[in-house]
Amino acid sequence: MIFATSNAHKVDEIRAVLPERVAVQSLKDIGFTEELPETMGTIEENSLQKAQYLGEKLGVTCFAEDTGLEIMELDGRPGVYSARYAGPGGVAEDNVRKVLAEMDGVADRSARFKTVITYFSGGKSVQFTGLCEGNILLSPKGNDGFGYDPIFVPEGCNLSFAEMRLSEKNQFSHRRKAVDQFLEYLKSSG
Ligand code: ITT
Repeated sequence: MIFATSNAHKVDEIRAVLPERVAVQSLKDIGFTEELPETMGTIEENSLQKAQYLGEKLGVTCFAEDTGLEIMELDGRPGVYSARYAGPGGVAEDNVRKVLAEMDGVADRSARFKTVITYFSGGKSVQFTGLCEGNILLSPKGNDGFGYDPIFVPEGCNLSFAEMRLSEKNQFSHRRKAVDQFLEYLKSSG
């Protein structure tokens, strides 16, 4: 099955939790270099847009996912704008710096990651949502992971996602929760 993403970290995380018999090919693996459109106003719509675009263009069964960090005190931002929050370059360090600046002096640091997977097959789509609640740190911690991982500590943990191994993050992350539902669906639909 093709995973409609150009983010190698997402591919690594998802491959690590899929059973061996589910082989996933990324856009890089199939030599697809065009950037997928992500022009909608919600995470759900962007996820669908990416999966549908690739599925219809190549006539294949595929899935895509869109993820956002939703910070309560920022009215849900960066949310659907997570990838390019600090500007079109999409540099993670700049995005993190912008969030920390906006959170300067803010007491309520609660936030959540939201992943929406869209499975697109035979012209139809199904979505699966995974949420991970947590808090935004005062400054970045850890060198693993990607994106906003250095400033996000999941509820019940002392470590940021960037201080965890991939296998630890994968135990309860937003992406893992969405993938688990996706796998259940694939099993139940044969
Ligand atoms: P694709 O659209 O090609 O899948 P992308 O990197 O553009 O890749 P998104 O549109 O979903 O992905 O953007 C979400 C951004 O949020 C992404 O660039 C990361 O910086 C960040 N992000 C996504 N998942 C994350 C995670 O598990 N931990 C930390 N940051 C994450």
